[in-house]
Amino acid sequence: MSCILNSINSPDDLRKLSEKELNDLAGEIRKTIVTTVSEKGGHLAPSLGVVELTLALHYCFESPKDKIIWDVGHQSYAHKLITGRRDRFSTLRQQDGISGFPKRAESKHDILDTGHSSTSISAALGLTTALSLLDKEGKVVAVIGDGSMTAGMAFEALNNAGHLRKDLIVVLNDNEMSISPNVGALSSFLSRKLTSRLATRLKTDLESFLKRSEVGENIWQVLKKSEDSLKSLLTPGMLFEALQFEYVGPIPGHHIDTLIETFENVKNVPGPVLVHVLTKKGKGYAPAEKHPDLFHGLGPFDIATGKPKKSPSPRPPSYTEIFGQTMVRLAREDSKIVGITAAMPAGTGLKALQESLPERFFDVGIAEQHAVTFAAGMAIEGLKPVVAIYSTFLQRAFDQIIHDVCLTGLPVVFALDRGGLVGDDGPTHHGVFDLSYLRMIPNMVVMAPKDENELQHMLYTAIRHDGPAAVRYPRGNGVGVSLDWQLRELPIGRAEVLKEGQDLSIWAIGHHVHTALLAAEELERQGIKAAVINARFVKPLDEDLIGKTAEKCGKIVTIEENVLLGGFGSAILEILSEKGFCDVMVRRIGLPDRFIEHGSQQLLRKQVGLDVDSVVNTCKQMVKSVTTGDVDTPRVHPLPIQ
Ligand SMILES: Cc1ncc(C[n+]2csc(CCOP(=O)(O)OP(=O)(O)O)c2C)c(N)n1
Repeated sequence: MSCILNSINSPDDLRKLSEKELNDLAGEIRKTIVTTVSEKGGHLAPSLGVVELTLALHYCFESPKDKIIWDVGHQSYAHKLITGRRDRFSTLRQQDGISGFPKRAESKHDILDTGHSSTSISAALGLTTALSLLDKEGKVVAVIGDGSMTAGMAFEALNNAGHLRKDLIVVLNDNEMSISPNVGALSSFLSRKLTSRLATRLKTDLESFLKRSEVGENIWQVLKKSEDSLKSLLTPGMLFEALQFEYVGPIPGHHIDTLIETFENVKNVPGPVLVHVLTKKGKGYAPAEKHPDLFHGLGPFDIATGKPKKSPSPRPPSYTEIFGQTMVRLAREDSKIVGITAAMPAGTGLKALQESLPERFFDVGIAEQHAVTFAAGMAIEGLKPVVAIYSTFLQRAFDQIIHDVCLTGLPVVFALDRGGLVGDDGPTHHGVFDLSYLRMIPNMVVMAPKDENELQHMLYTAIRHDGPAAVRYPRGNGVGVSLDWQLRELPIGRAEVLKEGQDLSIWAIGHHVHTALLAAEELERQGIKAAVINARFVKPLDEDLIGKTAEKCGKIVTIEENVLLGGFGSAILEILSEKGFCDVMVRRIGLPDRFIEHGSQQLLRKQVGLDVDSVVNTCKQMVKSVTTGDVDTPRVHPLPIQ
């Protein structure tokens, strides 16, 4: 029963509680989070790890006058519960319910919309700079994990903050984990707290040894004077102090009293301060403490056992699994193939490569930009790097793709998982811009498989292609087709006709080829004969086939799970325009020019017209509009042919 939590309607209510009540409240919050996530799914372990930290911050700072910014925002559940969203918490990540991430539209206590990592310090620095220039009151706190601290953007912000010397508190939430165990030199550096402890022991031993003689006593006094500098050489503070931050820590992150005391002390320290807090990811729920990676983000599960609720009934393998397996297979056959991930070995499926061929697997930390240019370097020397990054996170590396890979046409393969609508994580995570942002880059080949079998062939094709190539596939399970053993190279820029039909042609890309086939079957039942074409490539497009289908039926429907602006359908319109097909009627089905909120993939697809029924209706309207003359679809007006 949540007795204390029920009395917390805003963070101000926390200041009425005793230390014991705050600790009891932490327990109630944990229970609520575990129960809700066990039913709805979500980011469990990150949120459980920061319950005391959240309470202490909201106890010491006056939100929203003081601004607390949660990096990534996947750990903000306790924050949501005490900032007026307790009653709606059971709608977490459900359509029309509260988001799994901070959202300005949801609460005045959510300062920044987040989902991508390592933005908190930059935004916090911007806020504090604005407050001081505008002569407004308020402290600014950025809470960032040790995983998110591995990104270049975090260091760009620290560097700038040290220079500007504005009042700013950065809380480093150090749980030694990213989604998987944190990697890299910074992570080892932060772990020097062990060395520091060792240093204290060594110091005590040395002191008692030297103090046994008068000479020794004198030596000890000299050494003691340099104690501070010796200590700073052995603690993580050194790095942040070099960046002009006042370093405080490490602080035990589950002791509310220590946390409150620390924040009260640093609250009025001028200039940038970094408070290093040690937490346990998954704290308070044994299965999550034991396997923080598995409980980082997950679907509904059974609280007693920690096991996923969905019975593992035979379902087709996910695209991610097929990608991972194919990578291992191809890498075994070709020693030049390497795999690169930016902190997502499990999410991308590259874990399979890590386990099979660890020397050819590279986790670079949350560093998508670096991952791409790192791959470029490898490609220059003759390796065949495959960079596996979710579509949404690859947005970070747009310039590196253009400048470091495509400009010289280097053979780097981009494996873009989570292309399209991802569902419950919402707008920060939908991978709906990639077809647009990749197809405009010279030298780039862009493809999307219709099913998991074609994914294998596409990966093989991309690796054999002597230039940059991207393979984009969705979140979720394949369609259940059998997998060819023999991999083959697909002819680049050639589409595949799956069904003939003279009334209209449906051109689809990616898994919506399947939607198109189902729609065509239904149309056939209703007397309309639709051709179905698996485009396979968004770039280069099969211009000849586009021309032929335009001539044959004069009506084209395109389907893509990407924004319509600049996407696959637009590419077809461009070709038709260039070829002078002025009377072809085109209807593009895809995502509108607005951000799509969270909800299940199925519901969201229906909402935007990317389901079989909607496709059937669009096709019927198109055919009907011709017979009745009721034309409301865009027509192609060709450019003058020169
Ligand atoms: C730019 C970007 N890349 C990858 C991710 C996926 N991601 C979400 S949380 C996370 C790990 C964050 O680790 P940390 O900051 O230490 O927080 P913790 O989960 O350990 O609390 C990653 C890699 C992301 N959100 N943003």
